[in-house]
Parts: sequence; structure tokens; C-alpha cells
Amino acid sequence: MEQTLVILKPSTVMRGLMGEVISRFEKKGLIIAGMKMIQLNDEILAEHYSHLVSKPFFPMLKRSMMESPVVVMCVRGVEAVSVVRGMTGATNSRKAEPGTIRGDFSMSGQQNIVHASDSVENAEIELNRFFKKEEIFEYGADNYKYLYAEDEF
Ligand code: IDP
Ligand code: MG
Repeated sequence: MEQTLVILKPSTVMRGLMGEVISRFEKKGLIIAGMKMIQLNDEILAEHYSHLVSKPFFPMLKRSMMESPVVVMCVRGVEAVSVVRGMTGATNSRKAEPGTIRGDFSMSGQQNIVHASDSVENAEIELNRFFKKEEIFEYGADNYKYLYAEDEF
């Protein structure tokens, strides 16, 4: 089973969309294995968005990510990394397909509702960045037989 990091950005928290977005992951059959509200700061954002620090929009992105607390989630499932990326949609919400989270809930390229890890390798790094080991829970395995075929998990 894979695990991936999802962040409900300030655009979700401030617009009262947390429940809607969390509900999508639950309805899909993904397990919310960890979840907490935190306040991001300069240091952790420079690390988390290290691939973007040289971009002209980086200061604006950082400010937007600190406007309110965010919710960080560990989401678990078979191929969870690519499944959650697919549910998230394109970075620019105006180009994201209807039916995706960004496509349905946002008009912005920056204020785009969620972060989702983009590879299995990055998911592990990002989960370690935001969660202690004891904040990620093993539960729900009894349900797997209703979520997957016997040979899928
Ligand atoms: P992703 O979130 O779809 O993985 P990344 O390229 O990793 O996209 O960018 C991280 C975040 O930085 C985006 O979700 C978005 O909030 C912001 N971002 C990316 N490109 C732009 C841009 O051109 N202008 C403003 N913000 C951007
Ligand atoms: Mg990214």
C-alpha cells in the first residue's frame, strides 16, 4: 500500500471546503491514515517548495500558504500517489478537468486547494517532513476486502 501527502491549502480552509475535499478521498476508498492542522512557516515552505524558490512567484506562493493554518493528511491506498494526483488535477485550476478537485473547486493557478505528492519517492520525503511516525495510524485493513479484489492489496 502506498501513502501520499495531501495538504489542504489556505484556499480550502478559508473557503470552508475542508469537508468537501476530505469527503472526496473518503468516498474514493482511500484511508485517511493521519491528519492534523498546522501553521506553515518560511523555513518549511522553502524546503517543501525547494523546486520553486528561484521562481518570481515564490514569495507570493509562500505568503499564500501562510495566510491561515493548513491541514496535512497522510492518505493511504493501492497506488495512492498516482490516484490522488489524478483526483487533484492540473496545477492551474482553470485548466484542470471538471471532476478533479482543482477543476471543481478553484479558478486559480496558485490558490489551487490542495497539494499532493508527485511521486512515491517524494511522498515518503514529504510525509517525513510533516508527520512523526506515531501520527500515522494503521487501521481499516478489515475493510480492504470491500475496497479491492483479493489480489489487489
Ligand atoms: P503541483 O502543486 O501541481 O505539484 P508545482 O509545480 O509543484 O505544482 O507547484 C507547487 C505550487 O506552486 C502549485 O500548486 C501552485 O500553488 C504554485 N504555483 C506553481 N506554478 C505557479 C505559477 O506559475 N504561478 C503561481 N503559483 C504557481
Ligand atoms: Mg508539486
